[in-house]
Amino acid sequence: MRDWVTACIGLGANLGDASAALRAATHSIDTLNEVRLTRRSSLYGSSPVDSSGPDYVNAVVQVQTRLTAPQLLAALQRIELQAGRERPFLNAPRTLDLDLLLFGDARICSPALVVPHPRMAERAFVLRPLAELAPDRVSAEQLSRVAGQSVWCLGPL
Ligand code: PH2
Ligand code: MG
Ligand code: MG
Repeated sequence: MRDWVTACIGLGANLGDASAALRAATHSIDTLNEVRLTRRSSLYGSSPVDSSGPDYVNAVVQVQTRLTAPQLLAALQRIELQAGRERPFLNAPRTLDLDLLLFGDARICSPALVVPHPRMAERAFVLRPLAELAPDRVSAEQLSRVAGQSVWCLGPL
């Protein structure tokens, strides 16, 4: 039997009722086989970064899982599809985006999956909620590098 691994998942949406989509996705993640939700950040608002459309709602959740990283990614992609996710172009506005940010201390670089998420260190909408639930995974220096990006707390997830 595989050991349980601690993974962090970034959630984002900027179409429809984004807060409701993130809450529903959090519930869906918690009900996956071999996945237990252990921590959730607050909901954060942010302006689109290299994207367009309405402001985003973002959050991060932490899970314990016995799935492999590719299995967890596939499960997250199924939840995105159930939420009506379409990909008309790169960084298009979306009903739900679920990104595997961290998978234990694993470093994964395959065509389908790169972990840690390659752009997370540049993005306050990832680092701020991640720092809320896993302060050991985000340094003060990383936070200071994205301090110019506006991110505001919207309340509980
Ligand atoms: N996701 C992107 C691109 N830009 N901007 C914000 N504010 N929030 C996001 O979740 C986001 C983004 C690609 O996944
Ligand atoms: Mg993303
Ligand atoms: Mg994504």
